[in-house]
Amino acid sequence: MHNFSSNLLSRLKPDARIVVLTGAGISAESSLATFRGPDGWWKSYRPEELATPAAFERDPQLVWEWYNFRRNKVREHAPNPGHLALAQMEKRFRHFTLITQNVDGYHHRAGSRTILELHGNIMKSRCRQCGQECEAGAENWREQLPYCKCGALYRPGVVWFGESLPLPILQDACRVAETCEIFFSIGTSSVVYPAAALPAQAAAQGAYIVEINPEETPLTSRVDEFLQGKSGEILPALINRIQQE
Ligand code: BV8
Ligand code: ZN
Repeated sequence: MHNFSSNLLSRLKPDARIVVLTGAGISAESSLATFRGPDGWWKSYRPEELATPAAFERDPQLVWEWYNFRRNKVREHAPNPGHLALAQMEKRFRHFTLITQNVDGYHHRAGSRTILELHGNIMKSRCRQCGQECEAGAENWREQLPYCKCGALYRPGVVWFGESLPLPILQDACRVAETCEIFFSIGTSSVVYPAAALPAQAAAQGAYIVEINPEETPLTSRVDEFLQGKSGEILPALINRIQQE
Protein backbone atom coordinates (compact mmCIF):
# COMPACT_ATOMS: atom_id res chain seq x y z
CA MET A 1 0.00 0.00 0.00
CA HIS A 2 1.43 3.40 -0.90
CA ASN A 3 1.95 6.12 1.71
CA PHE A 4 1.50 9.61 0.32
CA SER A 5 3.28 12.56 1.94
CA SER A 6 1.33 15.28 3.70
CA ASN A 7 3.21 17.66 1.40
CA LEU A 8 1.39 16.14 -1.55
CA LEU A 9 -1.99 15.44 0.07
CA SER A 10 -2.23 18.96 1.55
CA ARG A 11 -1.79 20.40 -1.97
CA LEU A 12 -4.51 18.25 -3.58
CA LYS A 13 -7.39 20.52 -2.60
CA PRO A 14 -10.49 20.59 -4.91
CA ASP A 15 -9.53 23.96 -6.41
CA ALA A 16 -5.86 23.02 -6.91
CA ARG A 17 -4.54 23.71 -10.42
CA ILE A 18 -3.24 20.29 -11.56
CA VAL A 19 -1.42 19.25 -14.75
CA VAL A 20 -0.51 15.67 -15.64
CA LEU A 21 1.98 14.65 -18.37
CA THR A 22 1.92 10.99 -19.39
CA GLY A 23 4.19 8.84 -21.52
CA ALA A 24 4.23 5.28 -22.84
CA GLY A 25 4.77 3.88 -19.32
CA ILE A 26 1.15 4.51 -18.32
CA SER A 27 0.11 2.10 -21.12
CA ALA A 28 2.71 -0.55 -20.20
CA GLU A 29 0.17 -2.25 -17.87
CA SER A 30 -2.20 -2.38 -20.84
CA SER A 31 0.44 -4.60 -22.49
CA LEU A 32 1.40 -1.91 -25.00
CA ALA A 33 5.19 -1.94 -25.45
CA THR A 34 7.01 1.23 -24.42
CA PHE A 35 9.50 2.85 -26.75
CA ARG A 36 12.73 2.39 -24.86
CA GLY A 37 11.66 -0.44 -22.60
CA PRO A 38 13.68 -3.65 -22.15
CA ASP A 39 11.27 -5.51 -24.49
CA GLY A 40 12.29 -3.09 -27.24
CA TRP A 41 10.11 -2.56 -30.22
CA TRP A 42 8.91 -4.61 -33.15
CA LYS A 43 11.52 -6.35 -35.43
CA SER A 44 14.31 -4.72 -33.33
CA TYR A 45 13.99 -1.45 -35.26
CA ARG A 46 14.53 1.69 -33.14
CA PRO A 47 11.40 3.86 -33.23
CA GLU A 48 13.59 6.84 -34.10
CA GLU A 49 14.42 4.94 -37.35
CA LEU A 50 10.77 4.18 -38.15
CA ALA A 51 8.87 7.14 -36.76
CA THR A 52 10.43 9.68 -39.14
CA PRO A 53 9.44 11.34 -42.45
CA ALA A 54 12.63 9.95 -44.04
CA ALA A 55 11.70 6.36 -43.10
CA PHE A 56 8.25 6.88 -44.63
CA GLU A 57 9.75 8.30 -47.86
CA ARG A 58 12.19 5.40 -48.02
CA ASP A 59 9.80 2.55 -47.25
CA PRO A 60 6.14 3.48 -46.65
CA GLN A 61 5.09 -0.21 -46.64
CA LEU A 62 7.48 -1.01 -43.76
CA VAL A 63 6.34 2.04 -41.78
CA TRP A 64 2.67 1.19 -42.37
CA GLU A 65 3.36 -2.44 -41.39
CA TRP A 66 4.70 -1.14 -38.05
CA TYR A 67 1.74 1.19 -37.49
CA ASN A 68 -0.81 -1.47 -38.44
CA PHE A 69 0.91 -3.86 -36.00
CA ARG A 70 0.63 -1.22 -33.28
CA ARG A 71 -2.99 -0.33 -34.23
CA ASN A 72 -3.94 -3.99 -33.77
CA LYS A 73 -2.28 -4.00 -30.33
CA VAL A 74 -4.26 -0.86 -29.40
CA ARG A 75 -7.48 -2.57 -30.54
CA GLU A 76 -6.61 -5.83 -28.70
CA HIS A 77 -5.91 -4.21 -25.34
CA ALA A 78 -7.59 -1.63 -23.17
CA PRO A 79 -6.95 1.20 -20.73
CA ASN A 80 -5.71 0.06 -17.32
CA PRO A 81 -6.49 1.28 -13.74
CA GLY A 82 -3.89 4.04 -14.16
CA HIS A 83 -5.83 5.59 -17.07
CA LEU A 84 -9.13 5.14 -15.18
CA ALA A 85 -7.74 6.81 -12.04
CA LEU A 86 -6.71 9.89 -14.07
CA ALA A 87 -10.24 10.09 -15.52
CA GLN A 88 -11.57 10.02 -11.92
CA MET A 89 -9.08 12.74 -10.90
CA GLU A 90 -10.31 14.98 -13.71
CA LYS A 91 -13.86 14.69 -12.34
CA ARG A 92 -12.72 15.65 -8.83
CA PHE A 93 -10.52 18.66 -9.59
CA ARG A 94 -11.96 21.74 -11.30
CA HIS A 95 -8.65 22.83 -12.80
CA PHE A 96 -7.19 19.61 -14.25
CA THR A 97 -5.42 19.22 -17.62
CA LEU A 98 -4.03 15.97 -19.00
CA ILE A 99 -1.17 16.28 -21.49
CA THR A 100 -0.10 13.06 -23.18
CA GLN A 101 2.78 12.06 -25.44
CA ASN A 102 0.95 8.81 -26.15
CA VAL A 103 -0.79 8.14 -29.44
CA ASP A 104 -2.89 5.15 -28.29
CA GLY A 105 -6.03 7.13 -27.41
CA TYR A 106 -6.38 5.20 -24.12
CA HIS A 107 -6.96 8.30 -21.98
CA HIS A 108 -10.05 9.15 -24.03
CA ARG A 109 -11.26 5.53 -23.93
CA ALA A 110 -10.80 5.61 -20.11
CA GLY A 111 -13.12 8.64 -19.85
CA SER A 112 -10.68 11.57 -19.68
CA ARG A 113 -11.95 14.57 -21.62
CA THR A 114 -9.52 17.49 -21.19
CA ILE A 115 -6.64 15.90 -23.12
CA LEU A 116 -3.80 17.56 -25.04
CA GLU A 117 -2.40 14.94 -27.48
CA LEU A 118 1.08 16.35 -28.16
CA HIS A 119 2.10 13.63 -30.63
CA GLY A 120 -1.20 12.91 -32.42
CA ASN A 121 -3.21 9.69 -32.51
CA ILE A 122 -2.23 6.36 -34.09
CA MET A 123 -5.89 5.55 -34.84
CA LYS A 124 -6.07 8.50 -37.25
CA SER A 125 -4.60 8.88 -40.77
CA ARG A 126 -3.80 12.14 -42.60
CA CYS A 127 -3.49 12.63 -46.36
CA ARG A 128 -0.02 13.88 -47.34
CA GLN A 129 -1.47 15.91 -50.18
CA CYS A 130 -4.80 17.45 -49.17
CA GLY A 131 -4.50 17.02 -45.37
CA GLN A 132 -7.81 15.07 -45.20
CA GLU A 133 -8.00 13.20 -41.87
CA CYS A 134 -9.83 9.91 -41.35
CA GLU A 135 -10.24 7.17 -38.72
CA ALA A 136 -8.10 4.01 -39.04
CA GLY A 137 -9.80 1.60 -41.46
CA ALA A 138 -11.57 4.27 -43.52
CA GLU A 139 -8.65 4.52 -45.93
CA ASN A 140 -8.66 2.92 -49.42
CA TRP A 141 -5.93 0.19 -49.10
CA ARG A 142 -4.10 -1.06 -52.27
CA GLU A 143 -0.91 -3.23 -52.07
CA GLN A 144 -0.54 -2.63 -48.30
CA LEU A 145 -0.75 1.16 -48.71
CA PRO A 146 -3.67 3.48 -47.81
CA TYR A 147 -4.82 6.07 -50.34
CA CYS A 148 -6.95 9.17 -49.98
CA LYS A 149 -9.83 9.98 -52.37
CA CYS A 150 -7.53 12.58 -53.93
CA GLY A 151 -5.18 9.72 -54.92
CA ALA A 152 -2.31 10.61 -52.56
CA LEU A 153 -0.92 8.42 -49.76
CA TYR A 154 -2.27 8.57 -46.23
CA ARG A 155 0.29 8.75 -43.41
CA PRO A 156 -0.32 7.84 -39.74
CA GLY A 157 -1.86 10.80 -37.84
CA VAL A 158 1.11 11.11 -35.47
CA VAL A 159 4.00 13.56 -35.00
CA TRP A 160 7.29 11.99 -36.14
CA PHE A 161 10.78 12.81 -34.92
CA GLY A 162 11.97 15.97 -36.64
CA GLU A 163 8.39 17.19 -37.11
CA SER A 164 7.01 20.06 -35.08
CA LEU A 165 4.17 19.42 -32.67
CA PRO A 166 0.71 20.91 -33.41
CA LEU A 167 1.35 24.49 -32.32
CA PRO A 168 -2.02 25.31 -30.67
CA ILE A 169 -1.79 22.12 -28.57
CA LEU A 170 1.83 22.80 -27.58
CA GLN A 171 0.94 26.40 -26.67
CA ASP A 172 -1.94 25.18 -24.47
CA ALA A 173 0.42 22.67 -22.81
CA CYS A 174 2.98 25.39 -22.08
CA ARG A 175 0.28 27.73 -20.75
CA VAL A 176 -1.09 25.20 -18.26
CA ALA A 177 2.44 24.11 -17.22
CA GLU A 178 3.26 27.75 -16.48
CA THR A 179 0.14 28.34 -14.35
CA CYS A 180 -0.29 25.06 -12.46
CA GLU A 181 0.37 24.39 -8.77
CA ILE A 182 1.04 20.65 -9.07
CA PHE A 183 2.63 18.91 -12.08
CA PHE A 184 2.63 15.10 -12.33
CA SER A 185 5.10 13.44 -14.76
CA ILE A 186 3.89 9.84 -15.17
CA GLY A 187 5.42 6.95 -17.15
CA THR A 188 7.82 8.93 -19.29
CA SER A 189 11.58 8.58 -19.72
CA SER A 190 11.71 12.39 -20.00
CA VAL A 191 14.02 12.34 -23.02
CA VAL A 192 11.75 13.46 -25.86
CA TYR A 193 11.52 17.21 -26.42
CA PRO A 194 9.77 19.59 -26.35
CA ALA A 195 7.42 17.51 -24.08
CA ALA A 196 10.26 16.80 -21.64
CA ALA A 197 10.69 20.55 -21.09
CA LEU A 198 7.19 20.95 -19.58
CA PRO A 199 8.06 19.84 -16.02
CA ALA A 200 10.92 22.36 -15.92
CA GLN A 201 8.53 25.10 -17.08
CA ALA A 202 6.19 24.19 -14.23
CA ALA A 203 9.01 24.02 -11.66
CA ALA A 204 10.35 27.41 -12.79
CA GLN A 205 7.11 29.08 -11.58
CA GLY A 206 7.02 27.20 -8.30
CA ALA A 207 4.77 24.23 -9.06
CA TYR A 208 5.16 21.09 -6.91
CA ILE A 209 6.60 18.40 -9.23
CA VAL A 210 5.67 14.73 -8.70
CA GLU A 211 7.10 11.88 -10.77
CA ILE A 212 5.57 8.38 -10.96
CA ASN A 213 7.83 5.77 -12.54
CA PRO A 214 9.28 2.35 -11.51
CA GLU A 215 12.71 3.68 -12.54
CA GLU A 216 14.60 6.94 -12.11
CA THR A 217 14.78 9.27 -15.12
CA PRO A 218 16.78 12.43 -15.96
CA LEU A 219 13.91 14.32 -14.27
CA THR A 220 14.01 12.44 -10.95
CA SER A 221 16.79 14.48 -9.32
CA ARG A 222 14.77 17.67 -9.91
CA VAL A 223 11.32 16.64 -8.66
CA ASP A 224 9.77 17.45 -5.27
CA GLU A 225 8.39 13.94 -4.88
CA PHE A 226 9.32 10.67 -6.61
CA LEU A 227 6.67 7.96 -6.24
CA GLN A 228 8.60 4.89 -7.34
CA GLY A 229 6.32 2.22 -8.76
CA LYS A 230 3.77 1.36 -11.41
CA SER A 231 1.21 4.00 -12.38
CA GLY A 232 -1.51 1.30 -12.53
CA GLU A 233 -0.97 0.75 -8.79
CA ILE A 234 0.00 4.19 -7.49
CA LEU A 235 -2.72 6.26 -9.22
CA PRO A 236 -5.68 4.16 -7.99
CA ALA A 237 -4.17 4.24 -4.47
CA LEU A 238 -3.80 8.04 -4.73
CA ILE A 239 -7.38 8.68 -5.90
CA ASN A 240 -8.70 6.34 -3.18
CA ARG A 241 -6.64 8.21 -0.54
CA ILE A 242 -7.87 11.61 -1.83
CA GLN A 243 -11.48 10.46 -1.76
CA GLN A 244 -11.08 9.66 1.95
CA GLU A 245 -10.36 13.39 2.65
C1 BV8 B 1 10.51 18.58 -32.75
C2 BV8 B 1 4.76 9.64 -32.16
C3 BV8 B 1 12.12 19.86 -34.00
C4 BV8 B 1 5.21 8.67 -33.17
C5 BV8 B 1 6.74 10.39 -30.93
C6 BV8 B 1 15.04 19.90 -28.47
C7 BV8 B 1 13.94 20.65 -28.92
C8 BV8 B 1 13.13 20.17 -29.95
C9 BV8 B 1 13.40 18.90 -30.53
C10 BV8 B 1 14.48 18.17 -30.08
C11 BV8 B 1 15.29 18.66 -29.07
N1 BV8 B 1 16.26 17.72 -28.84
C12 BV8 B 1 16.08 16.67 -29.66
C13 BV8 B 1 15.02 16.92 -30.44
C14 BV8 B 1 14.54 16.00 -31.48
C15 BV8 B 1 13.48 15.03 -30.96
C16 BV8 B 1 13.84 14.41 -29.64
O1 BV8 B 1 13.44 14.87 -28.58
N2 BV8 B 1 14.60 13.31 -29.74
C17 BV8 B 1 14.94 12.56 -28.56
C18 BV8 B 1 14.89 11.05 -28.87
C19 BV8 B 1 16.34 13.01 -28.12
N3 BV8 B 1 12.21 15.72 -30.84
C20 BV8 B 1 11.45 15.78 -31.95
O2 BV8 B 1 11.80 15.38 -33.05
C21 BV8 B 1 10.08 16.42 -31.78
N4 BV8 B 1 9.90 17.40 -32.79
O3 BV8 B 1 10.46 19.35 -31.85
O4 BV8 B 1 11.21 18.74 -33.93
C22 BV8 B 1 11.46 20.96 -34.70
C23 BV8 B 1 11.35 22.19 -34.04
C24 BV8 B 1 10.80 23.26 -34.70
C25 BV8 B 1 10.33 23.11 -36.04
C26 BV8 B 1 10.41 21.87 -36.68
C27 BV8 B 1 10.97 20.78 -36.00
C28 BV8 B 1 8.98 15.39 -32.05
C29 BV8 B 1 8.95 14.39 -30.96
C30 BV8 B 1 7.72 13.49 -31.17
C31 BV8 B 1 8.16 12.19 -31.78
N5 BV8 B 1 7.01 11.27 -31.83
N6 BV8 B 1 5.69 9.57 -31.03
C32 BV8 B 1 4.88 7.26 -32.76
O5 BV8 B 1 4.44 7.04 -31.60
O6 BV8 B 1 5.05 6.37 -33.59
S1 BV8 B 1 7.75 10.33 -29.56
C33 BV8 B 1 7.58 8.86 -28.73
O7 BV8 B 1 8.44 9.03 -27.58
C34 BV8 B 1 6.22 8.57 -28.14
O8 BV8 B 1 5.26 9.58 -28.37
C35 BV8 B 1 6.51 8.51 -26.66
O9 BV8 B 1 5.44 8.85 -25.89
C36 BV8 B 1 7.59 9.51 -26.59
C37 BV8 B 1 8.37 9.64 -25.33
O10 BV8 B 1 8.69 8.37 -24.90
P1 BV8 B 1 8.04 7.94 -23.49
O11 BV8 B 1 6.57 8.16 -23.56
O12 BV8 B 1 8.77 8.60 -22.39
O13 BV8 B 1 8.26 6.38 -23.50
P2 BV8 B 1 9.61 5.60 -23.15
O14 BV8 B 1 9.47 4.23 -23.69
O15 BV8 B 1 10.80 6.42 -23.55
O16 BV8 B 1 9.62 5.55 -21.55
C38 BV8 B 1 8.63 4.81 -20.87
C39 BV8 B 1 8.77 5.15 -19.40
O17 BV8 B 1 7.73 4.48 -18.69
C40 BV8 B 1 10.09 4.68 -18.79
O18 BV8 B 1 10.63 5.71 -17.99
C41 BV8 B 1 9.68 3.49 -17.91
O19 BV8 B 1 10.47 3.38 -16.75
C42 BV8 B 1 8.27 3.89 -17.54
N7 BV8 B 1 7.38 2.78 -17.18
C43 BV8 B 1 7.45 1.48 -17.59
N8 BV8 B 1 6.42 0.78 -17.01
C44 BV8 B 1 5.72 1.68 -16.26
C45 BV8 B 1 6.32 2.94 -16.36
N9 BV8 B 1 5.86 4.03 -15.72
C46 BV8 B 1 4.77 3.87 -14.94
N10 BV8 B 1 4.12 2.69 -14.78
C47 BV8 B 1 4.57 1.58 -15.42
N11 BV8 B 1 3.94 0.39 -15.26
ZN1 ZN C 1 -6.02 13.66 -50.06
